[in-house]
Amino acid sequence: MSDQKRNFIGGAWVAGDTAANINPSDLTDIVGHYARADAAQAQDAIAAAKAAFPAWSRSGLMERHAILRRASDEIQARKEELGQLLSREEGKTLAEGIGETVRAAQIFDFFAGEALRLTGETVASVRPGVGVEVTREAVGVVGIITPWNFPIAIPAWKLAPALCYGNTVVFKPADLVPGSAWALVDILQRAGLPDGVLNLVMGRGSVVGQAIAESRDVDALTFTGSVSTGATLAMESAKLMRKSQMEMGGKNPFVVLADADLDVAVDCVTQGAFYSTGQRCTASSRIIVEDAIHDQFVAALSERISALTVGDALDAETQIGPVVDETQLAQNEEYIRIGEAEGARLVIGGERLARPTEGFFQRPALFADCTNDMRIAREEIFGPVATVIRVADYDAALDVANDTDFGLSAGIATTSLKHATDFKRNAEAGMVMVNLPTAGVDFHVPFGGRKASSFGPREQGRYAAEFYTTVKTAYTSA
Ligand code: UN1
Repeated sequence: MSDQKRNFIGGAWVAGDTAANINPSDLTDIVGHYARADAAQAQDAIAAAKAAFPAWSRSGLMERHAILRRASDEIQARKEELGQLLSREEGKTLAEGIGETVRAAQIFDFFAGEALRLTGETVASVRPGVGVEVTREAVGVVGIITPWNFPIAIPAWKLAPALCYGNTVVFKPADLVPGSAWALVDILQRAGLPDGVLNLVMGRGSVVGQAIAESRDVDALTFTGSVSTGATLAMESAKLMRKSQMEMGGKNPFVVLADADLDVAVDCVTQGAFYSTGQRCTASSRIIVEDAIHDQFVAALSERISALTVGDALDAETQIGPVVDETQLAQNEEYIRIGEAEGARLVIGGERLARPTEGFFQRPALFADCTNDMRIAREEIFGPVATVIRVADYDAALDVANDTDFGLSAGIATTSLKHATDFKRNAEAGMVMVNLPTAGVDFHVPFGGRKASSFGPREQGRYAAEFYTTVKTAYTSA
C-alpha cells in the first residue's frame, strides 16, 4: 500500500502488512492504513534500540532537553489537528481529544525540564576518608506497550520519561489506535532523536507484544491495559529478572454522602462514570450513596444522563462519543444482561442508539439496587455503565469502597471535613479525590494504584524516575 503509515525501526520507515484504522463514529470512514509489524521486525527494533543505547545514555542533557521541548511545542501547535485525529480513531469527543493532546504536550514540557534536573546524593561514608555518591542511570532498552483509550497521553507519559533519562525505546501502541502513536513518533524523530533511540512497532499484542515480552534484550517493560495481560507480562518479566511496571484496571468507588452538594455529586459522577464513554481505568463505576440522599441523587443523575448528547465524536454538540469497537460494545451489553439477571434495576440507558452514520453508539447506563457482590460491581466493564449501591452511613460506605480487588482511584462528595479527611486517610487506593471526579488527573504528580490495579513503581511526575532509572552507589577513597 503506497499510502501506508509504516513502522519506524533503526531510523528507517519500514513497511509491513496493512491494517485499516476505522472511525468508530462512522464505520465507512477509514482514518488511514497502518503497517502491522511481524515478530522479526519487533526483534529488529529491539536490536536497534540496544545498539543506540550506549551513545544515547551518555548524550548531553541539552540535546535531550531540546528534543523533548521541540516535541512539546509541535504537539501544542498542532493540537486541533492531532486532537481531531485522536477523536476520529478512538471516539472520544473533540474537546476530549484536544484536551488529551494538550496533556501530551505538557508531559513532554515537564520532562524537558526534568532532563535538566537530574540529581543525586552525596553521603558521608561510615569509613573515614571515603565518600559515597548515589546517582541514577538509564536502565537500557525500555519496552512500552500502550492501550487504546488514551492514544496520545499514555504514550507521552511513558515515552517522555524513558527518553528524558537516557533510555532507548521499543514502542508498541494499541492495534486499534495507531494514528496518534504514529504522529507522535514522527514528531519525535523530526525533533532530532538519533537513529534507533525510538522504534515504533505497530501491530498485534499476540505477535509484537509477545516478541517484546520474551526478549532478554528488553531491560524494562511498561504496560497499561487489562489485568490479565498485565499479570502475564509481569510474570514474563520476573522470569527474566527484568524491571516491570503494570497499570491495569479499576472498579473505582465514588461515595456520595447525605451532606454532599448534590450538583457537585451529580457532576462528578456524570464526568467520572460516563465522559470518555466510561473507557478509563479511573472511571467511577461503583457509586456508593448514603440512604438519606439516595433517591434524590439517583433521580437527579438519571435526569442528567437522559440529557446527555451521544453522537459522532467530531460533532461539536456531542458530549458522549461512541464505544471504541463492536467487541467492547458487545461486552458492555453483556454486562447489562448480567446486571439484570443478578437483580439490579436498570434505571436508564444501555441501549444502542441509531445515528446518521453507522457507529458504536450506546446510551450511558445506570443500575440501582446493586449489591457490592454482584459481578457488575466487581468486574471492570470499561464502558459507560455505572452501578449504585445504597449504604446506611459513612462507615458502611468506606467498607464497601474498599471491598474490591482493585485500588486505583477513589472519590467522595461531602461537605464534611471530618469525613473527607477520614476518607483520604483510609480509602485503599493510589489516588483519592474529594469533590472531584475519580478520573481526570494532573500530569505532573504520581499516577498509580494498589492491589490488582497497579504493579511496580508509580508513573508520572518526578516519581517516574523510579522506573526509568536505576540507582548506583559509588564509593571513593580519598
Ligand atoms: C485520567 O483519568 O486522567 O487508562 C487518566 C487509563 C488511565 C489514565 C486515566 N491509565 O484510563
